[in-house]
Amino acid sequence: MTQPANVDVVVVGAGVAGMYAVHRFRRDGLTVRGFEAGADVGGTWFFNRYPGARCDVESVDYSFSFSDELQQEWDWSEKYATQPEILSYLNHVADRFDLRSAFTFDTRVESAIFDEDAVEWVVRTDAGECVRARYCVFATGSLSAANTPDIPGRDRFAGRVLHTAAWPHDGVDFTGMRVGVIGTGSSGIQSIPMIAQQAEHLTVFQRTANYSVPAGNAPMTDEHRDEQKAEYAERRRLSRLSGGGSPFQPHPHRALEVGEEERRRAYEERWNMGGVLFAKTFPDQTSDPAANDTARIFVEEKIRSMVADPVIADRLIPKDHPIGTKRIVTDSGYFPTFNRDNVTLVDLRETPLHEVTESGIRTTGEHYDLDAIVFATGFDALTGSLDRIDIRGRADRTLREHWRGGPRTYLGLGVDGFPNLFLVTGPGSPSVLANMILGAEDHVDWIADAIGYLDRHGYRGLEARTDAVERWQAELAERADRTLFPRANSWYMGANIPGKPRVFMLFLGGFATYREICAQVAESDYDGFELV
Ligand code: N01
Repeated sequence: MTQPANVDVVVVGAGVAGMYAVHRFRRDGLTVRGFEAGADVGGTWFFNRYPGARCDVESVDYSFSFSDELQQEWDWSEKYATQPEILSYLNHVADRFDLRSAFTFDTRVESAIFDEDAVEWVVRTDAGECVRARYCVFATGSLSAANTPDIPGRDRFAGRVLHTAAWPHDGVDFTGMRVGVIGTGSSGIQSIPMIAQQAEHLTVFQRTANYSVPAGNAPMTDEHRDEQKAEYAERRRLSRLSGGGSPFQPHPHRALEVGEEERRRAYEERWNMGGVLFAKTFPDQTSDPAANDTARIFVEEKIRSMVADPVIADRLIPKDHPIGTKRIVTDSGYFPTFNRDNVTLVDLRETPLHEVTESGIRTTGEHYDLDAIVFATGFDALTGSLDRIDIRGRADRTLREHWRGGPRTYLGLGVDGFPNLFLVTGPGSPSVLANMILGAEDHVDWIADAIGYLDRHGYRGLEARTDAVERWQAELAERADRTLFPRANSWYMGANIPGKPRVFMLFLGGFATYREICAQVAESDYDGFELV
């Protein structure tokens, strides 16, 4: 079927955000074209197929809320779903709501250029197609531009080279292989225990130790699933009132307001709940250094109790950032993996990585012979996927140039000089600090409501005002400065990519507060935006 070359909205990306965007815009009677670089829907869950990949938010919460029928009909099999289960869920959603028909797959958007006279975006793809749209919505993901560091000799290696974010669809059999994993973020920490079980030998090249809390994953019983489904509406309501978009609140007191016994009990409870929520046991845990220290000490004890060799345990304990200021990893058996005879930990702070050779990796200490190297080296987060597209607003100004000093947005939704361009869960919003599916639904709903408002009132579009962008940027910085987050060399700060401006790119005021601010802006006839 020929697809139209003129539409109301172009959506870039068919991950969770792009999928919902297509659904919502169509429901509002708008014409939509979607473009996706991958061969099918799923975004991050389409590409990140490494062994052990799982979500670190409970499946019941990390799922679409826009259709109660969907919520009720889908059965999750585990507390934390694996990548294959999440992808089959997203395939089910795509089938159920006929989302694929709006998308052109295997097609990358190369440029999006604003035509000031026509007040339209002109979108061109690598297949040579050109589409005009009144609005352009970038649902390109926060963690989708993979980062492969420029290590000397990188292309010389004769064995197999893999990246966790571009894993082969038919899987990899590491049986009998000597494998090296570079990187100990979420992707490394989730894949390392799985690779260790298969490989003849696994060498983990760790530059910075990371905090990780066991998932405490478990199969879902029918009873538990029924209970959750019966209370779905309440669960979603609480999620929307929370800081992180899932139905949990921190302890009502500050960490040092309670006694040692109560504090331990609270940490133990969160530790047993599993995963990333540990960072929010107490409300001041990532803002007060003394409170943070109590969490750090608790976790250090846990790590030491799981790792038999005290020297290795010490290397695995982070020393360079307050706990929770980088995303705490949710693992399944990470620390005990270092008790295995076929696993070696190389601390790159002691012996830095020197080069990749034809047969392995050389550090300043020794050469490690390898058959495969896995880059678990993360992403050019939040801005990387936008940076790779030639986006031009008024006066032919590129977004790249406009954001040279770091991303600048109003509410994380709009950019000054780029009318009728919207970002979904991008920089300037809570984004990855909250439940990404609920966050994406909120953003898309806000955008769809704004388009409806503009159409009803006879406007051709809207553009973030520069003073509103400046106010928002100041607010982001001020909120970040009240916390310990800027102390970490995290990808939230752009610190993982050489040369990237070092600014805290997210809204740290919590999911509920952010939702309120966005709702107020809409209610005040889009205060801070110029309507044209
Ligand atoms: O990437 P990362 P990730 N030499 O940037 C190391 C989400 N996610 O893909 O810290 C040696 O966290 C780097 O070392 P250092 C989640 O939000 C979620 O693991 O820069 N090492 C680090 O150890 C997560 O936070 C899930 O010193 C180098 C690692 O590579 C985000 O994605 C699963 C290096 C990169 O860690 C990113 O996670 C997976 C070099 N030159 C991902 N360059 C879930 O659980 C980099 N490193 C849902």
